[in-house]
Amino acid sequence: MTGTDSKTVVNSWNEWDPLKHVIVGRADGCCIPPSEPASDPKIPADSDMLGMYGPRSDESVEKANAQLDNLAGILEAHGVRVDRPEPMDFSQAIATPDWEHGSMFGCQPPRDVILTLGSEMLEATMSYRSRWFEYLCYRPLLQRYYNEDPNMRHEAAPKPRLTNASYKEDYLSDDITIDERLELVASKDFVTTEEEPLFDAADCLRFGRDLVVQHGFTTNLKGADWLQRHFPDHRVHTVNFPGDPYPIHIDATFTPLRPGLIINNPDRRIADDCRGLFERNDWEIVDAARPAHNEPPALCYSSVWLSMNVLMIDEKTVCAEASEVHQLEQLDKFGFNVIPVPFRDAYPFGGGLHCATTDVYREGTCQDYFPKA
Ligand code: DAV
Repeated sequence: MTGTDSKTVVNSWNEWDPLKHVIVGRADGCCIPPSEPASDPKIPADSDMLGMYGPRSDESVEKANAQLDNLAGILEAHGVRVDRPEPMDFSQAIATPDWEHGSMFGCQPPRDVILTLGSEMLEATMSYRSRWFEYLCYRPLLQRYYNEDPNMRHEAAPKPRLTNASYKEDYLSDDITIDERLELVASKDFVTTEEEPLFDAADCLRFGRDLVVQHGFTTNLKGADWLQRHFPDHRVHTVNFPGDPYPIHIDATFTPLRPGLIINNPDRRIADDCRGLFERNDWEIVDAARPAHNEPPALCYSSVWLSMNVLMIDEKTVCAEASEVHQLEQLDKFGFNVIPVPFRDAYPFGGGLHCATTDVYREGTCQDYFPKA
């Protein structure tokens, strides 16, 4: 580990300022949790995930960890301090007074759980029962940052009850077609109800004063409203991507690369009524390159669009998955210094390079990138 003696500072306002300290997830003990109301709509009828649950194989965990460790090493070689979460026994059953669930999930994707904004690290509510306790894997780190940085704010959003009232009963019929799914999504009819605020941190993108939040399966309008009330000096913009039949997390759909430039999944273009903010402020929204693969790896929740789930080390340097030749080429043409990172073995454990990390410290201050609000 490099820079362990460097002073701990929690500060990060966007997705592209120079990265100095980050959390990289781990694959240890990751489970495929039993089905639950939130996860059912995400698993298509022809998915190899259907009906599967239990711990992932030792071999797949080892391969994922090798790629996660390699990512950590690459970041350290670029002067970034890297910390890792503490896995738990994810195979144990969990319960609250309201429900029981057969297992937890894992701690590969810290981006889903922790939202860093300025000197604050905020534990998201999460929206799956299997992920209700995942924040505990990050508590040792967050407590340490709290002890070491007198300005660090450790916050947790109100834990949701996640009773059946938080999910629409019979949201999908068994024989729903993809077109019917797209109609539901286009009309902003998602599996979660407005019973209580729900958000996953990976539905939020940080643009200094502005937060762009996807309303979908894992974040409801109350979740976005909670974020607005919690960050009163920021502007929260709720966005939709009608072409996405499984709107879960924004970071394989809409990826800011540097001030003024965003790549957008061409199958999930941002809704017309959400474009104005970017257009008024001369941000370019460009179609992302197509993925190099036709299928995700086996037993993977995410789509092939993890190709665009890139991690910016600074506004000139980007980590992208090593086999994603089209995405690598597009980034190169934009003029970035592109670092290819092999990562497909880690995908099934919860996502790509952006998912697998969460910021602790990026240099820089809170800027207004959208003065024409
Ligand atoms: O395209 O499957 C993956 C996002 C993971 N955080 C997708 C979204």
